[in-house]
Amino acid sequence: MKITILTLFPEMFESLNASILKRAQEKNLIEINIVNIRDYSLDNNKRCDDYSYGGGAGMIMTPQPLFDAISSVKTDKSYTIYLSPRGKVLTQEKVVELAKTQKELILICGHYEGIDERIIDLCVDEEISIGDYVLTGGEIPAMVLIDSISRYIPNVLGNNITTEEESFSNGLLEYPQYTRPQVFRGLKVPEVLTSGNHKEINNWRLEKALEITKLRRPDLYKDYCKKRQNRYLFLR
Ligand code: 4G0
Repeated sequence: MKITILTLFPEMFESLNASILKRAQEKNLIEINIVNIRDYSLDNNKRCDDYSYGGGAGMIMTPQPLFDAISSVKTDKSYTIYLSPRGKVLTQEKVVELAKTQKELILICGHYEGIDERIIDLCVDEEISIGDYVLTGGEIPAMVLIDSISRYIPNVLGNNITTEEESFSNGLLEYPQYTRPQVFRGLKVPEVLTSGNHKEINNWRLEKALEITKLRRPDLYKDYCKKRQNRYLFLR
């Protein structure tokens, strides 16, 4: 997958060249392109922001630099996403869909109070939010999107995550997990996990997942019970 990021702060993306995404880029599984929107400003002082028509606090990103930056990278295959607090909230389902259906993404990172609406009308395919909170820019949301999508691009992760086993894929939160040592600071690993009885282990994990989901995410628990009619609760 090719991902082009449009931003006023290209330095913020240097961390993408570290860790797991570095390997993915070296293996040509992901190609990440950073474009500085300011390079496209035709303003004498390279300004990319201006006051909001109608008044109000805060600046708006002007359309010209954005439009020319997008035009310079857009192809017939590209899908343009604007990261903004008013977008549809990102879900794991959406992450998987984008990973499976898109070959080229263009990510627009807004700053100040956002971008001129006409860029959304003319260039944006979809507006996405990473959650109900406001940040100083769309750069961190863009990195969240890239990181989440990259996990679903074949061969990016070292280990083969059987995605079925992951949090959210069964609609439940993860059960508790343990590694060595068997006793740490007086706390023991639950005995069932060292029993070798895999049926018992699976039942314990499901019970724990249900317990923690009911407590922390009643919304997810309700959906799960609706779908399964609570059959699994009593399965042993
Ligand atoms: C557009 C995305 C972009 C409008 C971007 C701010 C949070 C998210 C930005 C604004 C962002 C998110 C109206 C302040 C840049 N913050 N939740 N900041 N306004 O995905």
